Amino acid sequence: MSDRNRSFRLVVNKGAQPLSIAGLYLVTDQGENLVERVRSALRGGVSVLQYRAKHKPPELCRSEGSELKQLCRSFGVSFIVNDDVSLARDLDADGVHLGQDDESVGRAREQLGPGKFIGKSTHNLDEALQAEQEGADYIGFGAMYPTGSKNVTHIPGTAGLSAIRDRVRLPVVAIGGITTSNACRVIDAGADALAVISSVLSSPRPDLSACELRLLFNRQRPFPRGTVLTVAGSDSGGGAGIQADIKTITLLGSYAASVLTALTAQNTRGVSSIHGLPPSFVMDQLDAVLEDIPVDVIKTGMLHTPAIIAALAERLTERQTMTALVIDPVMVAKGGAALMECDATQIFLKQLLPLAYLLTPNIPEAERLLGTRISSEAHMEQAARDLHRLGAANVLIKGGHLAGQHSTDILFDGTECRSFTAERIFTNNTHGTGCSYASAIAAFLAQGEPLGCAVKKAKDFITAAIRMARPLGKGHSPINHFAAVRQR
Ligand code: TZP
Ligand code: MG
Repeated sequence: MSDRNRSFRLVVNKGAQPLSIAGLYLVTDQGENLVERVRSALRGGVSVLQYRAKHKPPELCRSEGSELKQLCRSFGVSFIVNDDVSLARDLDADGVHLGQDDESVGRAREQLGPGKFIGKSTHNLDEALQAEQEGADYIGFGAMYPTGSKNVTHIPGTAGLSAIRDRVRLPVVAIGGITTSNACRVIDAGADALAVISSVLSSPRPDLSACELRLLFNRQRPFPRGTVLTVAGSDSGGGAGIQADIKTITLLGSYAASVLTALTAQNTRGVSSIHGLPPSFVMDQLDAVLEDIPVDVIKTGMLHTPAIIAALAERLTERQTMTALVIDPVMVAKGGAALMECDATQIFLKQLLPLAYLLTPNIPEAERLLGTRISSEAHMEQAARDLHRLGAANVLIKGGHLAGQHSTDILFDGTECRSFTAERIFTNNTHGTGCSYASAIAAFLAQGEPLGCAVKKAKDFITAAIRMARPLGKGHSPINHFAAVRQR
């Protein structure tokens, strides 16, 4: 790995999966239950773990380090030890990360032997070039922002990162104060990896926080960018359901895979019959997709029966890695047909809702889930908080069913509420709105947009698609996906 002609993204072949220094780079903290919190974070999608055991007794470092290394092995994650070359050697870590005051890259490589990553902390261009000269495999660079996790004296920030980016060939791991709110700026400034401590390990849900940060790297990928799997029912009329989902996802620039739960005989006037698919066959489709295609976001729509909901929840819980889940709790079709059987609500609330990264009910759906009446924006806000308390990490209540000149949706992320307002379009041509809106959010998330931006872009898209709907059929005409994308 000291080879000067290494490719820009260096990789080491270790067994089946090549290890690399790119993506989410998690650094350990000094808190309780470290192994459990790290396990949760690895489920969410960490690529590299750096064991940073400050002031811990050597025996603890060995036992804890060894446990963490095994965990990393089972997830195919690189395991790096901070500062301590002998600990890295004793644990047979994948590498060591050195500070400016630690020993030289050459000495560390001598002690660790070939095929190991050697990283070096740097704070400016000179140090970065020096690390490259010394033969480091990657550099840490920071701090990006002020942080409570370390006493940092120098904050080159994203401007400093942009300034060195084109001058060093090594992968750059940005560190210091990185959160889901500022991570995009750091990636856009040229970071190959984001090193974080608190934004993942102090989170109540390290898996979700890791998953959110990992998805942001998709913003660098070529189009079609990111993959969305939609689990929903077919609408023979083509305006809603899986057909609307695939049109939305594809036209917005992501790849769409699909799992069907039920077939509906449907047109713009309503649903005339429903043919549910056996839960085992729904799971066969899910397994076939997930064992082969790397899916970034799963979006669910019509799930139809309690058995399908329970089987889906079980499968998603069992998976080693978590995928961001956008749940559109489809219950009733525009014409009144039940798309989720009545007795499915309790199972939905108990088993599936707690797995949601984002839940997107309209007002009647939120009312049914909570058993309350919602007739104002204040009620919507309360409902969003209540659904969050039931386990959905983020909740978007859509205000389309209220009256007024504007249509306002409210997003609660567990901390604060944000509103997304658009002009209200007075029309009956709204077939497919809910499915398409949730699919658009899922596509933008898969493309590496943070949640607030994904909702804003999806809201703009859906508003345009409703505005440009053309009469088709004798009932509620479908929205105009094509024109809405063309005008973006
Ligand atoms: N080195 C520079 S900043 C930092 C380290 C170890 C701390 C990063 O922690 P956080 O909590 O992600 O800001
Ligand atoms: Mg150090």
